Amino acid sequence: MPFANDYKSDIHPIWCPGCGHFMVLRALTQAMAWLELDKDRTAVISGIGCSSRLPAYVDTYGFHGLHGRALPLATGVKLANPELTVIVASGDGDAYSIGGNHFLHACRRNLDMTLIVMDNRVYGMTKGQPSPTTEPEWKAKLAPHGTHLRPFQPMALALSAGASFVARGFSGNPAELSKVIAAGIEHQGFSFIEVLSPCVTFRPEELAWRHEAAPLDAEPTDDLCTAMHNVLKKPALTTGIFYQAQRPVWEPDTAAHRPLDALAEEAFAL
Ligand SMILES: Cc1ncc(C[n+]2csc(CCOP(=O)(O)OP(=O)(O)O)c2C)c(N)n1
Ligand code: SF4
Repeated sequence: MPFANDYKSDIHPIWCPGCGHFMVLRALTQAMAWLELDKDRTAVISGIGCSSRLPAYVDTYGFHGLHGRALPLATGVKLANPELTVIVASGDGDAYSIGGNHFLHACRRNLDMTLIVMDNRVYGMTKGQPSPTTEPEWKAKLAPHGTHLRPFQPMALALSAGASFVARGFSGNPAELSKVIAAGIEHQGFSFIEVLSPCVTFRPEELAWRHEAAPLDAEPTDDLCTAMHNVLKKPALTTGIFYQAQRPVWEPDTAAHRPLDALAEEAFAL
């Protein structure tokens, strides 16, 4: 059986010492090793952000794309080569702000891929602006009095938009996180995993999450109402698989596809 390190590339991460994203990388590579993923048949796709650097650190195919555009890229990769295991690495800014619309529609399409959002409730890479999951009172340089905006509830959004696997993990518990990621990758359909991943530089207070994160005291359910209830009622740092259901995976009608040159000829014929 391979080891987690077999799935790490030779590139040394440049994250700040202590950044939660290190442990997400660790948990992901451990999950890949457990599943004995074929590196030649795995693609890790990202947008832009500290979290989005992750594909470079994994020894598989990868694409470090544009801010907020990880999911459309991943959708194209999966449609072009359905045999690939597609994993998307993103951040709360990347996935919910500029990429928010793609997030909703990826959940709705239920393509077979896994989205891991490293949520530190801040834009780390661009030096500490509030994100859609930032607490309304948190004071940042660009929002010195707080945003006073209601934070998104990404897991509730994912459930209502149609994701068929919805889970939360914590970078401070990589053993549990590896299991959640492995289950997400194995799941047939769109798996959304929110990972609490502290930004030690701009939100050092998030290190206290290790005292607050606690596992869900319930088995994964395929009942949407029960899952939604747990997402909304359990403490915000509850980890585990909240929802797992079988739902048809979106498959485009490839039989109707025609070569590009035929389409161009038709479109531009005088
Ligand atoms: C179109 C575009 N807009 C804005 C930016 C600047 N930008 C780069 S990363 C980022 C936010 C990243 O935050 P997040 O996704 O939460 O990841 P983190 O760095 O916290 O891991 C922003 C706004 C950009 N690169 N491209
Ligand atoms: S700025 Fe924050 S998110 Fe980015 S590497 Fe440093 S600790 Fe991690």
